[in-house]
Amino acid sequence: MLSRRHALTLTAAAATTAIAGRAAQAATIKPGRIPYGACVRLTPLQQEPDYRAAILNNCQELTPEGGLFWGYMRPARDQFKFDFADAVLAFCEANEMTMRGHTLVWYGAMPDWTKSISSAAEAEHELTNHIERVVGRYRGKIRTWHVVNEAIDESKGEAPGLRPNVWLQYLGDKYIDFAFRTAHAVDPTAQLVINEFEIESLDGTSPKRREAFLKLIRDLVARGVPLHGVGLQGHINGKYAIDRDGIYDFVGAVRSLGLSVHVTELDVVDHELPGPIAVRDAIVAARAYDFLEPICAAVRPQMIGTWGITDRYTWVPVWFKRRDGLPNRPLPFDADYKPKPLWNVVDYFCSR
Ligand code: 9MR
Repeated sequence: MLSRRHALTLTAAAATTAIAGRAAQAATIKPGRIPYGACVRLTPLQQEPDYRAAILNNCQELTPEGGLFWGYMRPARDQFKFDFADAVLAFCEANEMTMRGHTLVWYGAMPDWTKSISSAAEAEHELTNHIERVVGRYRGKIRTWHVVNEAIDESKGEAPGLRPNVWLQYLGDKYIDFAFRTAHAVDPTAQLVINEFEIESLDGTSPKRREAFLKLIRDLVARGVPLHGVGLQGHINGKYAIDRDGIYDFVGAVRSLGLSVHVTELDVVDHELPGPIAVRDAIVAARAYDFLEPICAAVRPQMIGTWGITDRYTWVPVWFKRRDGLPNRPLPFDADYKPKPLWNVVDYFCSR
């Protein structure tokens, strides 16, 4: 079976073969299991059989890693490049998976031309045009959108506010309402999520960020904004203990607002953890356990996703390389696709 999968390419015939593989696997997925997802890169998905096998054998949902960023899709004001997202969607559709939309509004990965936006009218026009084109193209196909990503500013010791971006600059803090309302108008059946990082640790900026995030969520709900879910990214900073009580209370508050909860980008940033692999993997798994346990005690998350599946392809070393030169190990499978203790943790919570 595996060797057959190894030969697969993204052709229609290959897709059919992959479906057979999925059907066999689907029989082994326990009913009631929480879907597991990962973000994916296109080149290994198309060219690396082991990567494809890891995805096919374990994932129920995929997110293109960057394929829906403005920086990728919108190289020029009048251009839309859908090739990456379309290819991931085709792969999902051929293999009984769903594709998650990440993301419509983010301060990061913005193309240079957006710096020339210089008025509220222009900002509103560009944001509307983007959301209409992108959500419209995937209407009925992308069922869940991360509409606004990382809206909360870093705390600098003061109460954190909204993170600066071109939309905040010209439309003010209601840019968030505007983005959700526009997305909802284009696809009224899509589930719309606000997605945030660094709310889980006991130390650092998490406690203040969590408070600011909850206040924003409550305000959006109070204003009748079509917000349906909350995404906890979970790029866990491995050096801090997890605030289990804080997470439990936060997730309970989100649930009581009638919103769904999603674990969207789990990985453990391990650049300051001890070098020995067994020790490091155990700490990584323990941090993820401490994160997922209170979430799953308070609510049934709609999805548990990691930001990548294998240590071979991860954003972590780009920002957080280890000083000792050892490779980072933030994800559930190692660089040779062997499952790590982190996978046991993710699998445990998905199957409860
Ligand atoms: O993993 C993504 C990486 O490949 C991109 O270069 C980067 C662009 O800034 O974005 C990474 O993904 C981010 C995600 O979209 C939002 N949360 C933080 C992720 C890691 O930086």
